[in-house]
Amino acid sequence: MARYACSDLHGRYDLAEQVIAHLNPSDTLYFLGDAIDRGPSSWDTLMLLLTHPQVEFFLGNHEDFLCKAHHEERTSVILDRYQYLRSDVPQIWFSNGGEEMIKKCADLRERDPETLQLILSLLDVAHVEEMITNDRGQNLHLTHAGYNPGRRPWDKDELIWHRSHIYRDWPKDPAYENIYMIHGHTPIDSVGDYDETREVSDGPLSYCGGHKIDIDLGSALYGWTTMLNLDTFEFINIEGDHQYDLR
Ligand SMILES: [Mn+2]
Repeated sequence: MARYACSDLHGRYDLAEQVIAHLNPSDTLYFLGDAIDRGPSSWDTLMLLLTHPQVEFFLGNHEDFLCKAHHEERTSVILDRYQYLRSDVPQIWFSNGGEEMIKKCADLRERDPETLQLILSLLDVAHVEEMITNDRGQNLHLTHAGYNPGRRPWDKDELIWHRSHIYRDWPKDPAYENIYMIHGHTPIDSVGDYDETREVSDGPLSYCGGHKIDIDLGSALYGWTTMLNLDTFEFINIEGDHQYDLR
C-alpha cells in the first residue's frame, strides 16, 4: 500500500495516464492540484484525476479559477492581493492558460449543465490541506501552494495561491521539527534554493533545510512529472509522450 503525491499536471493527459498506470490497486495518489490549463488536454486530465477512486484530489489555484468563475466571487480578495484588482476572474483565467476550460465550461453550461454542476460539486469538496503521518513517523502537510507553519492561521486562498513562504526560513521552534511540507504550485526552477546545475528531470526539490519538498516539475512546459512516495521520499519520474510548443 504505497502513498504517492503528484501535482500540477496542467492538461498533460499523457502524464496523468502514466501516473495512474503506476498505481497498484491498494495505492493512493494525493494529487495536489492544477490538473487544468496551459497544457493540451485539460478536460480529460481533470476528469481522470477528479473521478478516480484512488486519487485524493486537492484544489489548485487553476481549479479555483474554474470555481470562482462560476460562483459569485468573480473578483476575489486573494486575486486583489495579486494585483488583478480591475480584472474579473474569467479574464485572469484566460490569460493564465484557461482558454480550453473556459470554452468547455461555456459549452457545458449550454448543452450539459448537469456535468458542469457535478464537476463544481466535486471541486467544492476537494481537499485544501491534509496532514498525514508516514511510516517513519514524520508529519506531512499536503497543500497546493505550501506555507510556513510559523504563522497560522492561513486561509484557503493563501494555501492554494501563496508563494512568498518559499523565501522564508523554517521556524526554529522544536514544535515544527517533525513537520514536512509537500507542495506544488511553484515550478522547482523558480524556487530560491534551486541549483542551476540541476535538471528538472532530477525530480522533486527538497529545500528549507529539508522541511519542504516541491514536486511541481513544470509539466506543461518541460513534459515531466514525478510521483513522490510519501513514506520513503523516493520518487518515480515520468516523461511525457511528446513536447508541446506552448508559445
Ligand atoms: Mn500550477
